[in-house]
Amino acid sequence: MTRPAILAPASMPSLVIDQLASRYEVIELADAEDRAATVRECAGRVRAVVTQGTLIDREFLQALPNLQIVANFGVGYDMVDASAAAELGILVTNTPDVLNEEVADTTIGLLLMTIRQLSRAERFLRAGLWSGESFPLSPTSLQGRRVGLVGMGRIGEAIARRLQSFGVELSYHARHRRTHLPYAYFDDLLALAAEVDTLVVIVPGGEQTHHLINQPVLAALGQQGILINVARGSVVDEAALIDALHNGVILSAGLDVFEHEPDVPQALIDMDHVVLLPHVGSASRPTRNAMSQLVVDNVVSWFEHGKPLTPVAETPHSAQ
Ligand code: NAP
Ligand code: 8YV
Repeated sequence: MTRPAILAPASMPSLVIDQLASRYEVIELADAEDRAATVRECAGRVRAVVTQGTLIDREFLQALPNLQIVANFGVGYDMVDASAAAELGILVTNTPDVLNEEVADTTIGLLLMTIRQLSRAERFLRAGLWSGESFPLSPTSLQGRRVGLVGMGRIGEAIARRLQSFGVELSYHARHRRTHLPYAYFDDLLALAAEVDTLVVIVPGGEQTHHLINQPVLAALGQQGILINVARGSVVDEAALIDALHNGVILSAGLDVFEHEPDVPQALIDMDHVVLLPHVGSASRPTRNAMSQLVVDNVVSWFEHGKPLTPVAETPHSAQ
């Protein structure tokens, strides 16, 4: 029997490619001289796609008539049209849970870096300025802050657990109340923003959350406001944020994600009081390896046992 063919439209970790290549035929588009010709040549035999950060839309899915599974590297799968996949009978998997603690750790780091201006302080030391003067006091502190989480899912809960031990007041917004949690729930995001002075955003990207954090939310957060975004760039109206930072509508922001990665607006780069990270929420070797393994395990489990391990919500139960 011929081995299933697996298509990788974008560069994938070698842990994924090497393991899959030991069992199946793997076609990497990153290596192809003519991508379109390569897709046309292999289209009929492709039964799985492994992907990260590249658009997998209806047109792409329809071009692969025997495709059964799209295995996404990452818990966020906003680049994959999972509803179209479900309609076409293609299942989609992601990599939940294995990165919760890492992303939560990064979020706390980013929050502290932002509030206490730690990257600015390091730049000051490295520039040799310490011998001449002391680094200015940070204008604010984490202590006494009221923190609102936008999103209280797997990662949100892990962030909240950490924040509890810092003694800050915690509340959250999501579409549904999580009844087992002790934090104050706001069904209205504007009301949450008005109640707190720090927002930590950890919802999925996509149409439903596009520009959820907009000018009115930033205005409600107020002049002492700190915005931390570890979700997706699309969740924050970047132009409104830049405007709010310029005009003192909020105090500062810590961003791990941007609307048009890897492009970061020069206006943000020029601001010394914000903290900007290159999407490193889960980016440690052990966590990325665990994510890679889950991509492989989903594909293998599907082909060997007819069951994916971590299908996304859109995948019909009959395929799970
Ligand atoms: P999750 O368990 O599905 O949690 C998502 C949370 O967002 C839930 O509380 C959900 O609650 C809420 N939510 C969803 N849609 C919403 C909406 N329209 N309005 C308000 N709240 C909404 O997901 P997770 O595993 O925690 O991951 C969350 C996201 O983090 C991922 O999708 C990804 O985009 C991002 N992420 C980023 C990094 C990074 O490197 N920066 C790493 C990992 C993940 P309701 O359903 O009740 O609304
Ligand atoms: C990854 C992420 O950096 O899991 C996610 O949703 O954003 C990150 O863990 C990304 O998916 C890799 O492309």
